[in-house]
Amino acid sequence: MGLRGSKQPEAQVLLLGLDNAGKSTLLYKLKHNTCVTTVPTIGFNVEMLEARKNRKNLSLTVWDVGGQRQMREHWTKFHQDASAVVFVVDSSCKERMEEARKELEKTLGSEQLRGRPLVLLANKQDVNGAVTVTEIKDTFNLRKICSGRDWFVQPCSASTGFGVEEAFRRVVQMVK
Ligand code: G3D
Ligand code: MG
Repeated sequence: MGLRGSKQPEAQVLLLGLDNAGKSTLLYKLKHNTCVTTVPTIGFNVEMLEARKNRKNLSLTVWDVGGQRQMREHWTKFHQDASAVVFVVDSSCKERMEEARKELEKTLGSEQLRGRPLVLLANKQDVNGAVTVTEIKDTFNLRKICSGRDWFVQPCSASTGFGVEEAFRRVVQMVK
């Protein structure tokens, strides 16, 4: 998956989460700083993003793998080369928190992702009544399921752009 031969440091980032969490909206907000009308991702979207780390350019390849149930079995194929995991949660959808939690737990259980940092995005914070970061930390039992890796929870709204740049900076900071 890497670009062999390129001198610039590069890292692969896996963007995961249930369908409808806002992964594609987030990716296009980061890439083009625009809101695009997304369609449910069949297969995956991939974008290269440029960042600065330790006074060097770092190119991040972000893989947005479709979140629908039948796609989730393919997530593991992307694990091997991932330097970091970004897991997007729809904070406005309490009904699917448990489903999201289970998927995250399964993802973090992957041998190939051992020790890789996690940024959990509590997305859709613009929606009234959205679950807070504190509630998500508790519900997901993050302290426990993230032991042995760096992790951070960032509130954001992919629609308005709130928290999106911060989330990206966190990812850049955390990739090794
Ligand atoms: P996915 O790629 O994770 O499956 P999408 O999710 O990016 O396709 O987004 C799913 C729906 O959630 C889209 O709405 C999108 O506009 C909306 N969405 C994404 N992020 C936010 C957010 O931060 N706030 C709000 N309010 N909505 C968001 P539609 O209606 O097009 O299905
Ligand atoms: Mg999508």
